[in-house]
Amino acid sequence: MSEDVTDERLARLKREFASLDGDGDGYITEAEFRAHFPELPAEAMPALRDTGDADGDGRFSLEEFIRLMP
Ligand SMILES: [Ca+2]
Ligand SMILES: [Ca+2]
Repeated sequence: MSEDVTDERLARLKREFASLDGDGDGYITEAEFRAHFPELPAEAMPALRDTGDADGDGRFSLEEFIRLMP
């Protein structure tokens, strides 16, 4: 999959993921995402979910998060 992910970037994304994952269950739900980005418009979520939620379970795993983030 993502050979271009450097260790440094991966470490940063893991930290970001952990800070977003409020209950620490290893998945970021839509509610957790919105709690972290309250300024994000509601209409942005469906697009995020379409793009980021590869397996369609309604939450972001670390792998999905890494693919989603620039
Ligand atoms: Ca969580
Ligand atoms: Ca998912």
